[in-house]
Amino acid sequence: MVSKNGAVKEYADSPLYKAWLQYAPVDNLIIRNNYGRLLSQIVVDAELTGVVATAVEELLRGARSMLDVEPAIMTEIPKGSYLHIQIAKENAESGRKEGPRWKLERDAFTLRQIQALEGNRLELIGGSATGVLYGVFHLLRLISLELSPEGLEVEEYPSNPLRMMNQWDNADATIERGYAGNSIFYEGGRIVKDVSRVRDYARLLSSVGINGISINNVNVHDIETSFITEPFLPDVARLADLFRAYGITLFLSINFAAPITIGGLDTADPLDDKVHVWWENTVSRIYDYIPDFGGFLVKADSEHRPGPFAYGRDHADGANMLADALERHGGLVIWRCFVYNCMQDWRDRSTDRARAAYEHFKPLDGRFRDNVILQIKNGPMDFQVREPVSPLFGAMKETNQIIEFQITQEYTGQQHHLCYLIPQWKRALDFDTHAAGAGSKVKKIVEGSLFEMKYSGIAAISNIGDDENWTGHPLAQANLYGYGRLTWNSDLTSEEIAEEWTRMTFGNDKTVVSTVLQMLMDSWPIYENYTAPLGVGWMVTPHYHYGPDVDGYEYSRWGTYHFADRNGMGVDRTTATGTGYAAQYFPPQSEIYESLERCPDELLLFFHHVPYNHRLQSGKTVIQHIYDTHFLGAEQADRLQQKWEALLGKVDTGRYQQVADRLAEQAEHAKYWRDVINTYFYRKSGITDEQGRTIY
Ligand code: GCW
Repeated sequence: MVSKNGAVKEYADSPLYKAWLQYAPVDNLIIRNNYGRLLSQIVVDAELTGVVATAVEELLRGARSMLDVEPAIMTEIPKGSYLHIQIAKENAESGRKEGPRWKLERDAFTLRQIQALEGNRLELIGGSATGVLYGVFHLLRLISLELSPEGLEVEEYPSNPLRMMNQWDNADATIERGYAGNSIFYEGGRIVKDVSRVRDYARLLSSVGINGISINNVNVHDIETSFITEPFLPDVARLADLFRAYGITLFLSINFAAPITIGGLDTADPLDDKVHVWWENTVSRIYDYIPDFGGFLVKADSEHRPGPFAYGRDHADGANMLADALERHGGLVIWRCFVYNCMQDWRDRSTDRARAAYEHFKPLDGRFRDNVILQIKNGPMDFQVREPVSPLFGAMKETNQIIEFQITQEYTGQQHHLCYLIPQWKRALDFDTHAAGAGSKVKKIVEGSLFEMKYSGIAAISNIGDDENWTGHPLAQANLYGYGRLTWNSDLTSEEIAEEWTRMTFGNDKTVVSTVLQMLMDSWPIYENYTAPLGVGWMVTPHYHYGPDVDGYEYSRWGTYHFADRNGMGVDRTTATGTGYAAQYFPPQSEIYESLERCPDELLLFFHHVPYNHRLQSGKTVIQHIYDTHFLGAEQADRLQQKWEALLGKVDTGRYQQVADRLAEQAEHAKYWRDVINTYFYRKSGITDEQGRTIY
């Protein structure tokens, strides 16, 4: 085994490591020559420092590798063809302005080809240095997709102002819910000395438009509590410098009880003056080291983490106190809404975990400071394979908010199973909340276009670790790539993203592209088929969340029941007879979910408790649906292997074998899932399979 730091060099030429930035030589000679001519001379109308320097360096790397040219960097307009890089004049000199629109313009770029007798020129104009960087990555993407520069006319700006990555990395190098090795950020309680791997990660992130990162777990343990103080700040500042060069702002997760644990105070009460002063001083110190520090990400009063409740205060008191300390420096508080009672009693049918976030936060609408943003998980539970959208979206018209997705596959196969998650996220973003009438899609809320919001966007928990291939399963790189692309442009389709990723990662061979694209697109439905049915969720091994255990959580306190008995299953969340969760939505969604007839099949057991012989809209009974999907899902998982086998010889051995190994494991495990689920429900219900297949 090579050591982690040494490993980066070892990996430099590995296709697994290069992920979607392969920069493989362009096969199509016409396209290669066209771009080659344009990129052989590059005029840069900006100082070659900071983000512009990063952009130019990336461009050189891409041009050498894909086009086999050595570009000349110049300041004067040359003869012949060239690429002209500029920063839009209006923005170049502007000082720090506020608000999302400004951020969008800064990140925007235009790219177009202008034909002329003396030679063609490609013009790249960025709204700022980061706009230039995004434009460069866009150009490099066009080249690797072998799209001709002829008639090129691109104008791009991001859908979402904040495009955040959350690391759940701990100082001891473990990663909470990490499935791809250890942390690339930490070693033995400290930030790594050799940051070359972190730099490569920054490249990957900025290539898809990510502009913010919180570098430590939201469950902030002992060592990480001190990240906001002097012994650690120089190291944190080193990382901030590194990310800044890629247009990425650094954030830290904090421990709400830090004034006690490291500040020597006897309270962390947000309304206590001493606490206020402690946070102000602490924050000022951070800004001495990191002048553009992004702010804090906070998990408070959630799963035993400390928070304002201990002092009889609410989330607004807690968040606003931190916001006041950060405001003067331009910093933000990102406050998570994953708040629920994790010590529930199953006899108490009025408490419903799904209702919790809405109940805690909705009454606080309008009370948060301008620089507070609420971070809301896509669903009301916890990243299950299928959940409805959190009803908090649209319910808080006067509060900044971002949606939280989970790229790391905690409940979706832990990167041992293939599960392309972009379609799941698009489902959430395209959900019509009806908050301001028809068309009030979640994506408009988080883009900040439906309600006036100072800050908004998307966050997600990363799926990377120090494995050579970053993500454990090589195809799980598609989720990281796709997340970034989706935050940049929420209108891209899942297929478009999958195809781009496949071509950049594996090249433009038609069979490879169509096979991988199909495998990715099929994978989420396949995973859903052999795991928890009809939106009920949670039939996983407690704590590990991998593998089937139907009753694993049923008799525990986490509030994640399915209530299966010999008659039926599902959670009654209707207003008429259940927990009333369905009423947290705006009509008509509330009415659709309330109605047994209209509730979509895929979420039926999330909203209703029904007998096993209840007939779905599909025409099947619930029990037959369970049997059919589980037999089908296991078969489909098996077939994924054969699809991949057809690519033998078309994909390099290293990647071919890794994917093949994971698919074999998935196929085996899918059978196990099938049998455990089918047997459980057969024995509970006593109803036999119409097709008489083997159920143990
Ligand atoms: O899904 C749960 C995870 C926890 C995680 C928590 C959260 C970081 O099982 O590991 O803690 O969500 O989102 O805070």
